[in-house]
Amino acid sequence: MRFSCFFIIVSVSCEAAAASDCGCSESRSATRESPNDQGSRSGKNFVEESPSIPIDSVCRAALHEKMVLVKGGEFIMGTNRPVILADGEHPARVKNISSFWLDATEVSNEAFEKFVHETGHLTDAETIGDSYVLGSTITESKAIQGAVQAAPWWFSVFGASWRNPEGPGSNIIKRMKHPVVHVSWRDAERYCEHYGKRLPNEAEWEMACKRSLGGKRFPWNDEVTDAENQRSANIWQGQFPNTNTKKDGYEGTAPVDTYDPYPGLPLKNMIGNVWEWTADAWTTDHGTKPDGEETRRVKKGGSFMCHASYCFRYRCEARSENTLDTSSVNVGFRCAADALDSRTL
Ligand SMILES: [Ca+2]
Ligand SMILES: [Ca+2]
Repeated sequence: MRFSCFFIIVSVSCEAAAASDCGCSESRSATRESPNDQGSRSGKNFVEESPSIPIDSVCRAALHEKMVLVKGGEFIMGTNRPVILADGEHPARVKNISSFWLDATEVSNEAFEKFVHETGHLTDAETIGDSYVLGSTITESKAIQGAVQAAPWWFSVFGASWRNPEGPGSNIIKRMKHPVVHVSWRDAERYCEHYGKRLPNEAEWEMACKRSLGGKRFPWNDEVTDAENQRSANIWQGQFPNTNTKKDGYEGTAPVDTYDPYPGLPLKNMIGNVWEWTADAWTTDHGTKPDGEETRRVKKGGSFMCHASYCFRYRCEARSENTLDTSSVNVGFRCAADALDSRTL
């Protein structure tokens, strides 16, 4: 049971309570296989409208710390004006989603380091020995294992991991508030599970993204032509992959709490910064049978490497995928949790 600790000492920090006292953090096998709000928009959590949330235990309050409640209901998933047909962005279709909680930000290096300290988890990148890095940032050329033929700016780099994002010689000392990267789908799932959470499914992620934008197409406005000068989301500005003007303030990742809240739900960096894993197997026809052998998972939101000329996927309905054990310097995640009391919302 995740919420079995009604008698924990209140002075225990909520985070510690969620991680240890509630049984939310019990390690499972760590194998490779594998705004009336309760706080305020800048507070520890945020509730979308004005529901009375029956917080029935300190555990649940701890679980929901730094999360945003996304109220359930219908929304239009996908689009009838797809940009990248092969990705299956279309058609627009009605989805009915139950209420759920979603982390306000991507998971940071600081948070992931705590998880590793608590569990001893080794990421797929660390176990396998390499991960994918943007060529222009690689710190030691001799660590390069090879380039990706179809995308020659990507290199497999020996020793690249969440601790060494650009490979040997790099570190995260000054990036503890940045999103953790080089985490596979399996690493992300394991992290969320440890804290009594789960990965959001694609529909949940997309509904939260669209609501966060408050009806706009992008975090800045509806015009893609304004992407080059905006300062609302971390994408690639300039000419990919050779020139980055960094007008949004960042060439690589940005801290997970960067930028003002979007006009809707106060979720940070849903668009851009790093791609975010979802729970869903990859399909392009939205049928029940996944493409491939259920080894690929959907990722959403685009990253600091997305530009309209190359990867025009910094849109809520855009989507892409990777295998379960793939990791790279531009993919991270955030966790979700069921709103167990959603019938009262
Ligand atoms: Ca940028
Ligand atoms: Ca993101």
